[in-house]
Amino acid sequence: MRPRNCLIALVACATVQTVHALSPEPDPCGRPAPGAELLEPRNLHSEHGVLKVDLSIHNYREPDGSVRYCYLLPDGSESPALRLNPGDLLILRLTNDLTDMAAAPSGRALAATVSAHSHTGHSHPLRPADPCTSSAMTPVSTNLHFHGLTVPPVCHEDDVLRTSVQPSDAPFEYRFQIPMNEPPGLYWYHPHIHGFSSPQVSGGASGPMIIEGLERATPQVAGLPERLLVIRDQVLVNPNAPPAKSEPVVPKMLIDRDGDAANNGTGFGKPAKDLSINFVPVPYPDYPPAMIRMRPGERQLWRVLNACSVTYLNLAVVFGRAPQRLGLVAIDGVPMNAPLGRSRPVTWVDHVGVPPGARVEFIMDGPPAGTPALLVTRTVDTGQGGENDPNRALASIVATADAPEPQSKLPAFSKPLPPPMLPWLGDVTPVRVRHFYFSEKLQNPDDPNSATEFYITEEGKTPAPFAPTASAPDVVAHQGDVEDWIIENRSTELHAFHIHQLHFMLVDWSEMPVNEPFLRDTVNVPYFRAQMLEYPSVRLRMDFRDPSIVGTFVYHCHLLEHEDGGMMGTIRIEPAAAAPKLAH
Ligand SMILES: [Cu+2]
Repeated sequence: MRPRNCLIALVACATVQTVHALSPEPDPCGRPAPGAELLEPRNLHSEHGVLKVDLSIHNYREPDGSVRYCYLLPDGSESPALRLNPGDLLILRLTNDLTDMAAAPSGRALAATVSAHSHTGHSHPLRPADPCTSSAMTPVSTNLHFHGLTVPPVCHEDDVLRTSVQPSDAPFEYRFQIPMNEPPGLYWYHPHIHGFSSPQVSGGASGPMIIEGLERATPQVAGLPERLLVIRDQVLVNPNAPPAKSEPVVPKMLIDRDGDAANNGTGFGKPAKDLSINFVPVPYPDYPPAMIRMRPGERQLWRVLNACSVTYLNLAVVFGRAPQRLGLVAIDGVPMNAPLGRSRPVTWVDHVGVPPGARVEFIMDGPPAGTPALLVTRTVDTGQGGENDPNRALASIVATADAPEPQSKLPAFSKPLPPPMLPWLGDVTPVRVRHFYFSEKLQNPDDPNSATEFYITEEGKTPAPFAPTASAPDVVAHQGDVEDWIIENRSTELHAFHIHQLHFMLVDWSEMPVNEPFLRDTVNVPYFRAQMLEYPSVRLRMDFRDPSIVGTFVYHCHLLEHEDGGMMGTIRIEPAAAAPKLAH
């Protein structure tokens, strides 16, 4: 994407670089070098039931033309881990320090003008729009989504449809209580401005959140040292390099509809994006792994967030070449045994797929001293139209007796979680079934180089990209209901369905029932191939029972280039009492 952006904005790129040469500013979004030892994000713990955080978002154009984004604490540390207990209050003040990288040197001044004239903004340049209603969508607008949390979709909590903070605004306060029944596990925060999510997130704007108490659901992790790993993607550091000599020869590199390297089906070749792990880049073509030191044979809980903008992960730990057992205990912030006894608390696997936006938490036993070990991502087949996500190393795991312990450890003893207040989702009969489908279309069908539009459409409606100014939601449902959503994929690439504010259960995979009695908030929807007789699909049991999710929010593909390109819809959850007899 970088070469394309710079071609379009050739003059702007050159101008900005010249200005930086004349008046160099320190890079606020500094990153470790490839091969560095991993540092964990700084832990911020709530105290006496409150976590107060001052976070600012910055961007910076690197000498190679790519733009980094970062969340900073006042002391300059990046992307802290926000750690709260159920029932705690989060007070997060977000300051927007973005500058318009495509604009003239006086980025801040111009940014304010841009935001005031955004196509959905209703503001006068002299009177800034209310961040709660602005809906401004510009390169310097930002906001926060708290991915996975069951908090209300309203301003100052978890609304991304109207909330938009501009660089000219005062610090914007997010303030909400973590629900008492929020499952313990790994969640995350990231910006969610339609049209600009992808550049901000792939530039590095994301951070983890932990709801404490996983050991209360899963005693097997009590007392374990825990290691937080955030995997991000970014534009290629070496976009023009040939693949490493150790790789087999792959078919000629093709470009997909997003301008990224297309899936070639071999597991090798140029990736669509580079990866980083806790900000240590692992660039193509040689993938020098980052380093994790741990004590020989030590058992740890690894909490892994896929914060990539488009890259699917398929994680494995290998000693030598032998894949190791990983004890999966939580997916998407929810312990596997949340339904109490329906699923095993620990499921042993030798690899685990993680779509963009998803999280996995697993028990892993460190290698014996002297055994070479690697955390890797194996290739993911994203379909003929998808990105290339090849095999690559992420981190070498070095076992030494003097390795420092991770910065935190789960409590050794905790009270078990109270039983859930609602019947298990898998036991509830859905009140209705809705059908949706993912599809893609060239803006100009006669021009293969024209932009692609991305859609998620309810069956029977006309596919259209997400319409930010639409007055009516795409879907109306009622609080208290459980519905089944069947989501087809009519495109030739893998998509990742995600909905805000709630979790769902996977019921069928292309009409084959699956036995997965646990919750997710992001799931792959398999791609279509020409020889298939039917479109592949997933059937999801959607849980609209939580009273705090009344309001309007979004569902979308979590490949952010697709979301920015229109693959998003809105759902309004009406209060149960106000439900009309004849809905939609
Ligand atoms: Cu997608």
